[in-house]
Amino acid sequence: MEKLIITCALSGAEVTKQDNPNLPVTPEEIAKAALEAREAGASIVHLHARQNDGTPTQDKEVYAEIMRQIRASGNDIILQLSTGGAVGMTADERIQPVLLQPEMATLTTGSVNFGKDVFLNTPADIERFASIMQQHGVLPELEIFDVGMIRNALALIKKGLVPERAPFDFVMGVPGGIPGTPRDLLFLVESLPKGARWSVAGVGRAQLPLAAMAILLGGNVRVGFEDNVYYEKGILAESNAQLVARIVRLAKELGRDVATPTEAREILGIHS
Ligand code: KMH
Ligand code: ZN
Repeated sequence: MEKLIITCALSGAEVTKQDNPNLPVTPEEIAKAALEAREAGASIVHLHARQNDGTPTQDKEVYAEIMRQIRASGNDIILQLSTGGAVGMTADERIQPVLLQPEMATLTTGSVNFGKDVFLNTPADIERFASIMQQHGVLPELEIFDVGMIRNALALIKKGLVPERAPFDFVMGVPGGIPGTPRDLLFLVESLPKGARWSVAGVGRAQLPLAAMAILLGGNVRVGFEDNVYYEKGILAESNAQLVARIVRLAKELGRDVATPTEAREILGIHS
């Protein structure tokens, strides 16, 4: 089996310090959390930017500062910038970080109810995001919140707007999206073309069981405060790294080696 790629989604756009006081928000906090996650075994960080008061932003300059601080700390982790931003942001706002030419960025291939809100991704915006990523040499990760989004993603690959090697990430358990159950994960995996690379980001209590399944099935794992702020029922996680470290231990017990960032670049075909 291929080595396990662990992505750490450090902060997201919706979680607050009220939800977990250990949430990294400023570029300094995010860079520190990224280094701890790398040291614990993550090979990709999925990044969202915030203003210093915690408000989500897609400002390219804030992302540039986060990237600068991560690299200044000697961290070689793969940087994956969000184009999802926060619900309600315009497409023009959301696409900005791709102009920084990160190694990876997310591309959600459909709309989904998101709690009381709607995470809107029109067909025209999705195609535009894919083209801009292509022009800037950025590898998309296809964010799949429900099964119909797989078909939309495959259509983009067929059109030549997304490379065939682009990995899929199943975000499961968002209220409004596909539930975070083992049966639903198997359904998503079986809905992919043979050989497609995938990871799973289970929301809340779905995080750990779905991660364990992914390790066994040959998929990859995303953990982190964006999707889950708890370590176990009623106990908040101390850090993103703590969640990564548990996945590394599980992988070891189950006999799956964990990829370094260099190995993850090789697996994903990232040559920057
Ligand atoms: N914040 C969510 C509405 C992504 O990063 O690409 C969307 C999201 C997806 O987090
Ligand atoms: Zn995100």
